[in-house]
Amino acid sequence: MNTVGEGVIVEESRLPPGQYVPRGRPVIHYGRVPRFKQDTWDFRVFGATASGEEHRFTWPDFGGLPRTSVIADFHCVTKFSLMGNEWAGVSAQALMAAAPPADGVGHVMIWAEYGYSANIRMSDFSAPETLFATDLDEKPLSPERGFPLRIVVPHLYAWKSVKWVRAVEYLVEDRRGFWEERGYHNVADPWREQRYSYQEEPGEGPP
Ligand SMILES: Nc1nc2c(c(=O)[nH]1)N[C@H]1C(S)=C(S)[C@@H](COP(=O)(O)O)O[C@H]1N2
Ligand SMILES: [Mo]
Repeated sequence: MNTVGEGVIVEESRLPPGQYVPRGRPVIHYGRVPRFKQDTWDFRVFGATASGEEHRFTWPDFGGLPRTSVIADFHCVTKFSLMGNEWAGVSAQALMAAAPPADGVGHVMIWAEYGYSANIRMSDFSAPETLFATDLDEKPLSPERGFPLRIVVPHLYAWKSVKWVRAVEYLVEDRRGFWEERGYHNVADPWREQRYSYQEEPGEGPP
């Protein structure tokens, strides 16, 4: 079965319910595109780390982490989907090996420039396809797509794929991020159409 979006034909089995494939490749975010300053840029892993210490990576440090790539579709809650993106960078699993969480960490908060944030369950963060991407389709990310670094969690709605990432906070107790505080679903599985917080079942959000 095929379904027609705005002119692009996609196998229905690849599109979560309610999604369509737009003609172009929309860019969407709240606020301005930050400028990358390599001298002051860092990437921190803090909160409930295994060592109890914060980990800090400079841009060259981050470049020394093992790299991998993932081909995945990407679903925005406003209903467009971007199909077949090739992301390259550092898997969340590799980051966790370099900066391990303490026992009992159930969620992470991903922090970006200007305070944008998204919380993610550990089971989604540690999934093999979750990646800190530096490249899209064999080119460095463009500034508006998150240069120099974004997280990609392709199996969740794209507001969780935070652009311009600067930190990961390991959480023993879940907290809501930027959109999760503003009425969007805490888990955000597009295949279950978990768009809004009123759809949350007991246990899917912080108390
Ligand atoms: N830092 C930051 N990351 C963000 C956003 C944002 O506003 N700020 N918007 C999110 C939303 S809602 C979507 S749909 C995707 C869009 O990614 P794209 O611009 O590469 O299509 O980025 C996500 N990451
Ligand atoms: Mo979005």
